[in-house]
Amino acid sequence: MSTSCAFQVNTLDGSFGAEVRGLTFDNPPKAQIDAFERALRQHLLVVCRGQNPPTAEQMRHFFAHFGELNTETSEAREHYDLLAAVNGVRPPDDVYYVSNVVEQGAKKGFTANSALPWHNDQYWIPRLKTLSILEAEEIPDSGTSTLFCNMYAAYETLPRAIRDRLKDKLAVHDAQSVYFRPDTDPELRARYRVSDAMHPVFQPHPNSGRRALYVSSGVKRIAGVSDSESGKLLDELMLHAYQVDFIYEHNWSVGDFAVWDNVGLQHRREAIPPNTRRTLRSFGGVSEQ
Ligand SMILES: O=C(O)CCC(=O)C(=O)O
Ligand SMILES: [Fe+2]
Repeated sequence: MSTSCAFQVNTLDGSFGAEVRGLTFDNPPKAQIDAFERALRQHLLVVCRGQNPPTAEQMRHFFAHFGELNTETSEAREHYDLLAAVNGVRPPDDVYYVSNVVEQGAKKGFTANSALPWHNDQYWIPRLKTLSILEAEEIPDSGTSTLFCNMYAAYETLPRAIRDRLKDKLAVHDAQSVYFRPDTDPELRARYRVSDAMHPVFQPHPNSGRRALYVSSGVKRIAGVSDSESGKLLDELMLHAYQVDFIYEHNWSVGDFAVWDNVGLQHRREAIPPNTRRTLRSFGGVSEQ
């Protein structure tokens, strides 16, 4: 345990991740913001506990130190508008919900009960989301978790041959499948023009330059490589990445406030059992500058 600028940092029981206690979001001193940034760089995932839940205004103020607020970028606004239109959810402002709750016939948030495969948030958009943020608002008695995987470690332990083969290669990330299913209204498809994003297979973090393996099941192919080789390489990369030593499973308690490096970590969740109530509050997070 270390005490850093009035808040405590305790490592979690995986190969990365830390719990932070005693953080203040209300007018935090610059030294605390700097210490929080250091904790994030070192631990990649920071779960804040035992503080008052921040207001949207406090969040805006706090996270504006880390880049442009994601919900204020035109890319993310378009994304949320489209996602809301396709899923029949109210378009979010600063705060939105990942939720399976339906109240008076209206969906409270996104993703319902579906399992979500390993992903970086916003991978289908060219501009990177550098920080993601979720807070547990309502959790079923049976518990619920989100799993995180360290994609820096995945990159750093790749065999030399595959690192050399894919150095400087770009992956094509499928945007259509994020929004549209076969039964999606053709009028919606026509109204919103959605194009795929390209990202380096080994994505440097825009602030630190540290490289992470940045492919997931949302990648269609690796550019500049034949389709069959691309398929084989993607399988090999993902088989290597999601190994138990690189994964931390976070079991949520109400009030947990998780902030993570969304370039260096991927996350996923299992399907949510039906007839439970599970709501995470999401504050758009931060985009690269
Ligand atoms: O519900 C979760 O555990 C994670 C949600 C998530 O990854 C997302 O909405 O992008
Ligand atoms: Fe996510």
